[in-house]
Amino acid sequence: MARTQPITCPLCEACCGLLVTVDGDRVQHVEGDPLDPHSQGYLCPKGVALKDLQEDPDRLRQPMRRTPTGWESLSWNEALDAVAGRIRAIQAEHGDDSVAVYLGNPSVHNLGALLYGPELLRGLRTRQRYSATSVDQLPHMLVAHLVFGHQLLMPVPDIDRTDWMLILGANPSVSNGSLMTAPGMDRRLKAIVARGGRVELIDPRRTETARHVTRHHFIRPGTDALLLAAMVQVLFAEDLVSIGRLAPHVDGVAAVGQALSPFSPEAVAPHTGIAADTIRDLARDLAGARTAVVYGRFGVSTQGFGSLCQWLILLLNLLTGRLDAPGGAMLTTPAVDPLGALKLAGRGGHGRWKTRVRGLPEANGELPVAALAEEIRSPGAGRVRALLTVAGNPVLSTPDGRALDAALDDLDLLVSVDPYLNETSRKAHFILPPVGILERPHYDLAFNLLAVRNRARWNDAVLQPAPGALDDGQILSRLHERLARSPRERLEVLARRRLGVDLREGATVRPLGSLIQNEDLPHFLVEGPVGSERVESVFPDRLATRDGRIHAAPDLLMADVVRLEAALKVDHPAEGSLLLIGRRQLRSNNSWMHNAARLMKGGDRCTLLVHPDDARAHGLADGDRARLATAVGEVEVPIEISDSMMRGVLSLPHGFGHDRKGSRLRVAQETPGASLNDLTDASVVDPVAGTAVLNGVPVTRLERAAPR
Ligand SMILES: Nc1nc2c(c(=O)[nH]1)N[C@H]1C(S)=C(S)[C@@H](COP(=O)(O)OP(=O)(O)OC[C@H]3O[C@@H](n4cnc5c(=O)[nH]c(N)nc54)[C@H](O)[C@@H]3O)O[C@H]1N2
Ligand SMILES: Nc1nc2c(c(=O)[nH]1)N[C@H]1C(S)=C(S)[C@@H](COP(=O)(O)OP(=O)(O)OC[C@H]3O[C@@H](n4cnc5c(=O)[nH]c(N)nc54)[C@H](O)[C@@H]3O)O[C@H]1N2
Ligand code: SF4
Ligand SMILES: [Mo]
Repeated sequence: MARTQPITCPLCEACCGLLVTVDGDRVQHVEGDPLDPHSQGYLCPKGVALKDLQEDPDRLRQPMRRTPTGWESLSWNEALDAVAGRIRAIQAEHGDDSVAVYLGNPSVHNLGALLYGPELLRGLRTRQRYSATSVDQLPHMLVAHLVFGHQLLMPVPDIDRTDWMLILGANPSVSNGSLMTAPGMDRRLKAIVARGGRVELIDPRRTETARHVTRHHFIRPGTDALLLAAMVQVLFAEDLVSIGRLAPHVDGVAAVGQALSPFSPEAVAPHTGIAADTIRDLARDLAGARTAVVYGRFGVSTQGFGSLCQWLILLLNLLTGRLDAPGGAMLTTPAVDPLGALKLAGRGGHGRWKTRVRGLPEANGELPVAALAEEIRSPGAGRVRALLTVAGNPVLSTPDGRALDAALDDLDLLVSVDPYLNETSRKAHFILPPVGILERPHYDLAFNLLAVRNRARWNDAVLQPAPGALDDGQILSRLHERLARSPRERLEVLARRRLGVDLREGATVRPLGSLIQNEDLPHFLVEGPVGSERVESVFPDRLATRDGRIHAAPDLLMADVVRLEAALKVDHPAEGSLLLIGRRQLRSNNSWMHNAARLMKGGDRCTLLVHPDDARAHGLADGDRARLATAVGEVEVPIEISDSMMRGVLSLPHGFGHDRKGSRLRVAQETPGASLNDLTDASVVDPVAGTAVLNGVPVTRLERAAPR
């Protein structure tokens, strides 16, 4: 008998409501849930591919151990005992910091990993903590910590009520939105224009999102901080600063005005490639619109001035009275509040300790992953000897992936909690695969905090997992139990699991309890614009700074303005120079869904986009294969000539490069592509946050390669 169950898709931040129809243990199909008030039936091709993930013969179902003669499966108890024994021994011999952890992106979409990951990290007592955050949204979190006192107080665009929106370095039509949980982005963008509003887009590529906006502007990669600083300068110079309701709570406004005074539109225009008049208009329109919001995402976070970009965006919203206001950049109060009882994350911090080799600062308790390879390779006390990866693939997802790939060979122990034998876990000594997505319950602890509408949606597992199979929470908690250093710590782990949750064993997380155990609970609770119930009252109440103030001019960021000023004096890039940026694709999810045949249909998508003039200058014709090199590495990829690119800028998608020997991704290996991170440079980071610079990478060579 077929049955249909509503779930939330945990693949990306949109959190679409889906209907999964199963017959016995077989998935029949997946469709959008028209009754979900949040997604209203929307889904993307990856949601449909949940069926492929469930059925993928390459998905691992048993713990595995690497032996001299190949992979061997073992029982969960054997695997967890062996892993815990090795970690204990390494920490006993080389100290707590000899064991590093890397948490990948899907761990944030995973209830068990979110609940038990932080506990395990505390249990490991290591400062060698890394995650995908430092190749992604670290600047947002650092700025939230510095200005509002908590790393999770990240403002979200109130996209459904705004009249004017400036988007920088985001492609929501493809990414489905990030730090802005809002399924069906095209519909929402078109609605702004349809109600008489405007959307302005700043991107070195005329992206899929550009189709739905009022105006698109090319920008030279890496220069957004200059553009944003000039917009702030215009606000001050033209007396357009108007903070409104929050004004009595803000410190440092005058200092900001002073520090940014050198950044006139005329001074920054030649660097950015955007005309001074346009910059002035953008600032005036932002100030003059009835409601407005500035939003910048991945493209402006992973560049040399990523921290300044996110700070300046926050300032533009603050100074024009758009912060915490309807139609502006709002803060949320989700039903289950990660800042409240759950305390999933600390308030944040910066620079309390440094990486051993390069001295990069800790941020919010983590070290920049751009430093991981050298922390493994450089000899001496404090060297990383063991690495635990959870839901990550840093060989493809972090800069200079080749160097990290090689460094993994130097480890005494690599353990990967991952359902695939991918480019990273192929080097593991143990792989611990969790149950499939449809075999575990789900609740979005992270993304409800970032949703443009209030939402809270629980779903049970759709399919029964195989007997004995474990979800991420169970794996991490059982590992923690074995690593406990005292009977008391062990008891605490067990008590937490018993009281809190063995999700599949029917109990619940305590703070979630009343919500989840209520049988009358509809799958979705509330809908309304962000903060519909408490719109104007989130700040100052929710501010987490010790003095209860908004710190508009934190020292750390003010100090970096000096570096930005120096950038004004640097000559513009030489004629003919090329910069490389990345891109996302609808049928792709970072590095890990290329094994779904239905998503890979349509040929090689790992193509280099080249402007016609640049192609001509380098003797390239459409369909040619090109050899592309940076200071770090070299790849060969097919090119597509496209005037959607700014002149002097090349674009290659990330997450490919599946030709490395030893992985087991049979579909992905048929169209392996090349890894963008074989070209990105781990030595180049935003020195403030330590975020990797993944966009605007200088290209040293572009030439025609022999056809294959
Ligand atoms: N050059 C460049 N580099 C980038 C980016 C870019 O745009 N350009 N993007 C960056 C961004 S934004 C991110 S978030 C990172 C992502 O970087 P990572 O998180 O390191 O990599 P993913 O490709 O997301 O790999 C996720 C892994 O988790 C596994 N997995 C999937 N679901 C689960 C689960 O439920 N449990 C467990 N245990 N494992 C699971 C998959 O098999 C896969 O191996 O990459 C970053 N790197
Ligand atoms: N289909 C799909 N959806 C995804 C993912 C995926 O891999 N595939 N990944 C998910 C993840 S982990 C994340 S973090 C989000 C990211 O979500 P977004 O930030 O919306 O996605 P990106 O496509 O990385 O958008 C970055 C944009 O920045 C532009 N850019 C590059 N350099 C610069 C620059 O210097 N200045 C400016 N202004 N723009 C620049 C790029 O051309 C690109 O269009 O997407 C999520 N959604
Ligand atoms: S947009 Fe994201 S959440 Fe929605 S179906 Fe696609 S992958 Fe899932
Ligand atoms: Mo990400």
